[in-house]
Amino acid sequence: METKKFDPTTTISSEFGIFGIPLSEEESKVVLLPVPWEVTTSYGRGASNGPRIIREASEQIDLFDYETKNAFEAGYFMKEISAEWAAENVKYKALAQEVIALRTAQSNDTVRIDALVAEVNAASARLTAWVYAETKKILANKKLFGLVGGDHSTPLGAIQAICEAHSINGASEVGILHLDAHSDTRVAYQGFKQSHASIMYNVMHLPIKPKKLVQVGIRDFSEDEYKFVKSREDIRTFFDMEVKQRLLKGESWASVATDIIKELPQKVYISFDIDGLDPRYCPSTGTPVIGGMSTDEVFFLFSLLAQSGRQIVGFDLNEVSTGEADEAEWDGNVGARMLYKLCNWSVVTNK
Ligand SMILES: [Mn+2]
Repeated sequence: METKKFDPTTTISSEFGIFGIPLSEEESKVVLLPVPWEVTTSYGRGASNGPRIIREASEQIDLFDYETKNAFEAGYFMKEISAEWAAENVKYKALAQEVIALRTAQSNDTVRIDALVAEVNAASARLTAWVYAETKKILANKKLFGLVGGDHSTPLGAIQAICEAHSINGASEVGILHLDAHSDTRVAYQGFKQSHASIMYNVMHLPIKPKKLVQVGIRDFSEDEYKFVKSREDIRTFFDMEVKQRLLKGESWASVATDIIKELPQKVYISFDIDGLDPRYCPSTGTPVIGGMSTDEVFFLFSLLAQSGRQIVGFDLNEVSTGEADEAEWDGNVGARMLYKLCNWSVVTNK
């Protein structure tokens, strides 16, 4: 694909696109789909602001990258944040909050609760269908795909489309590298089938499911989730405690990261919940948990993944949040830097 050259030293202003890159969707190799959605968020709010604060902070980044050099010249473009879905988010989040309030109050108005849950589930299904259709369009245009959430329920339709696009006789070749504090393998959460806490359960029950799910950073999970991931041959969870014990005994992160990558097939989709990082990097995220990875460890993991010859076939970054505020500069800054590396490695591994 022909990409237009531009001078990255020119003054960056918001008239330019994400990362200050002044290219159109057609001219860009990587197309990012923002999804301002956090309907089932149980604790904390603000993940629907993720695309906006990442977009705002992205203009600060120096485009030349130590590891991937001028990968950005391929062009990165983020689509408009949909006002329609932003409005739907507000509407259905209110309904979901009512469910949570009724449950907390131990209400026995099951008719009301069931009706609200059904409405929320239907809205989530519509969102997923939209993400699925948008992802297919982006892939059909021969672009590299990235999704910017939103809460962690948002990439379901994207993962579905990408697993299907890379499948042979109904079996997907894609492995998911899932970075998160949470296993996200609950059957449903508070009755919400497409909860952020159920994303990987839903992913592993898709008609064309990933070949493998490899989880890293996981440190908050129920006994049922523990049993579920342990029961599946196609899931390998690197529990944060297990990894930290290896590191504390003097093993290197290079050795751990090599073991993580070994579990993945050639084609890799990265699903990155920002709370997989130590909460110092994402203080406003909805469900922060002590422990977790550093940004350097994640960057190192990405570089090793690329060196191994694996291909990134898509990615998402989710749960970058403003919390109760409307802005969260630091969270946006870290989110933008994570997103930039994802874009860069996506380009490099698809050359
Ligand atoms: Mn998650």
